Amino acid sequence: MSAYPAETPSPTRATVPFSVIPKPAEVNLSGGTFPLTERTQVLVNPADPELLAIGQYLADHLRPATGYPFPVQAATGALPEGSILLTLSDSDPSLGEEGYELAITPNGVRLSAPHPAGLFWGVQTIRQLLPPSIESSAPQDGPWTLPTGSIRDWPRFAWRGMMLDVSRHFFGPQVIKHLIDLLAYYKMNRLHLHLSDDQGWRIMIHSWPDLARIGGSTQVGGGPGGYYSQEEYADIVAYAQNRYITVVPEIDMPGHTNAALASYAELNCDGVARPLYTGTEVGFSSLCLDKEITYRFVDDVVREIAARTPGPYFHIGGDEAMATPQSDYIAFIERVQGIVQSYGKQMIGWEEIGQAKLLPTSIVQLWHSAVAREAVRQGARVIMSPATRAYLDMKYTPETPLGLHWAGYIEVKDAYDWDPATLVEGIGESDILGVEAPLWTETIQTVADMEWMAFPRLIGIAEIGWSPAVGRDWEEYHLRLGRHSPRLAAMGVNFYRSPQVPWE
Ligand code: IFG
Repeated sequence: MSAYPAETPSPTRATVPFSVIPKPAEVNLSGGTFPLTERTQVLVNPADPELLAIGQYLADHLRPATGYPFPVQAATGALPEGSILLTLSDSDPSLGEEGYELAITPNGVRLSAPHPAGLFWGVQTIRQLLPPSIESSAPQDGPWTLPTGSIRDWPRFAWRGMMLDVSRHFFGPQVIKHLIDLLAYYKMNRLHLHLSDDQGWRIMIHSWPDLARIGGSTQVGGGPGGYYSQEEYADIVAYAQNRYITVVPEIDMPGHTNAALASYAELNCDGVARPLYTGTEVGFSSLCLDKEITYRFVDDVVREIAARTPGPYFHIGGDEAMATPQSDYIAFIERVQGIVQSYGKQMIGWEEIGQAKLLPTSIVQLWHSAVAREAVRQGARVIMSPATRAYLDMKYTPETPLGLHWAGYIEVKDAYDWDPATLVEGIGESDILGVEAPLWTETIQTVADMEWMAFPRLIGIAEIGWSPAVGRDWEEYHLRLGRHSPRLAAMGVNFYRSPQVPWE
């Protein structure tokens, strides 16, 4: 039974109004406080490198604002008074891969989980139970107290993601790492990078170097574009992995391929390289499916990227292939599925791939129609990215200066007030891997643009992916979001202050 704490803090002690997002599954706070002090230690059990790293991550996020040292070390024997313990022992296996339990008393904090990922997500909850100023990078006044009580928490869906289109406009590794930091804070565990499209090829392929050199040389509007070296891509992947986030690379094909077709004449059916494209039309390009070189190209690209991708997924796009004959498209998808599988990865594709014969391990990403139902009938599982709810490039209102509106206007409430398991007839809870919010960047050029379109709608998607369906409603959420906003401000996030929310 989850009882929410009374909004008015107990008269004797200052506690922070409850503002954790995503909402934990079970919360029972008892009105007392646990103080962080300069003597507070972070203890881990077992003291293996992975848990010590999670302990350091917690300490790194508490030190700047408090100025306290927060030493991190192995838990041995009796716990010193006032310590924070992160432990895998005596944990509840029913919490699963990513669940955790938090027990806070006036004398100490015990964060336990059956697996390290659960400890990492529990650390995000600890951050959000402290005063918002804990997120400041400069020293702030305390007191730094946690509310006493217990939290048992675990995710509803395994897939809780964001997609960033780095093709229409390119964003360098530092921007991606900043985004990863924010995804971790909201317990999101997938970052899908849309690495190629008509306007830009964004990752070096050593066997086809002109894909990046030529295909990565521009972007929408004609700017300088850019691309990741394989070392930079590997660094992004490792940074995400250390935060329990799996990177999903996407090479969109057979459509959305003008950047590749501009880079190598031989990839074109007529043997003539296409001009680079800096506009925003879609559906005009296609690989030449009659030529064997196309499949060598696909094999080389998948092989090189898969080798740098420890995660199990490879996204092959497959959307808007209007310039590809349907029978050729289906044969192509089935052949590429075999190539992806040969490199040990599970194929993901936008919902159109449902026209092809899919392996049970293949995954479809629903975006704008119920074509995904075909795939579900074949036993494929679905990532829910409905353009009418989850497309972060949709304008909030007609007055929104950035973004598009072909799928409609998506205010903060529209992005939150829906459920993946009931949205589409014929697609139910057991067919759904989870949710993902794409940010297409035709009109997004800066980090400030990205943050303004993604926040706060992305936070609502994070809650849909994590929190129980029962008890999740806009009336409660929009008040909690308002109370949460000082945390976004403390992190310097340029978020949209929707008139629908009582911002603090
Ligand atoms: N649809 C295209 C994207 C992008 C988007 C902008 C998908 C799967 C419209 N494909 O969404 O490339 O242009 O909202």
